[in-house]
Amino acid sequence: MILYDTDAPGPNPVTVRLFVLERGGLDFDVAIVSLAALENRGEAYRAQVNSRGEVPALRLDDGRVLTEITAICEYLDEIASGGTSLIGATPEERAITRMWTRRADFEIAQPLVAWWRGSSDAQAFYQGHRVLGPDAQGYHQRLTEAGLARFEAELADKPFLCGDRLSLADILLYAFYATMGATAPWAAAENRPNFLAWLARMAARPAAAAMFEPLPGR
Ligand SMILES: N[C@@H](CCC(=O)N[C@@H](CS)C(=O)NCC(=O)O)C(=O)O
Repeated sequence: MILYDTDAPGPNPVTVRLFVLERGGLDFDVAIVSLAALENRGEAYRAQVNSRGEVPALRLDDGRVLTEITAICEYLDEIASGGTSLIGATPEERAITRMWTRRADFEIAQPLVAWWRGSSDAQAFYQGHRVLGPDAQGYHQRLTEAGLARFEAELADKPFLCGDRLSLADILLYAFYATMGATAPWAAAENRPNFLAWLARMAARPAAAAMFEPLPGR
């Protein structure tokens, strides 16, 4: 198995890295794809790995390629040997994880990234390879702020999104916020004490310190 990772700390690769570090019991090779050199947008990568020109991607032992971080994480969770599932041990736990993962993704992670994709930094970074929305920055900010307000209320009485257990939902939200939050001063956690405490709990985990560098692979 080969994980196509990158040299840049983008939220999607960081989500998979944090998931792997927290999950344990996983073993694969790592190939580094340079976003700065637009290697991901080159013909070879698009033809052989991901036609969408994005990272991460996971090549399975039978040669097929999996993309989309939630699909990759769910697959890795199922094939890991040992460790603790970050999706859940029962049908109910798994459903609750998927519910919170979708909420975290739709209500905070994606609008936050979409807001950044409206910036001039994003225009310079993507060099015309992505549909961007400078005209919709205000809308994406309002969506993210509404999501943050909702999560602030919902984190009042539990340590993690699914209650007492760490899950893919926390991992995805933390990876996106830790990589993108600083680009959006209006999304600061200072006046959101429950969200701030959740961030501190996540940041204190040893895996969080390691997630900004590509995984070593085997
Ligand atoms: N929907 C994809 C998104 C992947 C994605 O957008 N990755 C970013 C890095 S964070 C990327 O490849 N950006 C470079 C580009 O689009 O040129 C997923 O879930 O994995």
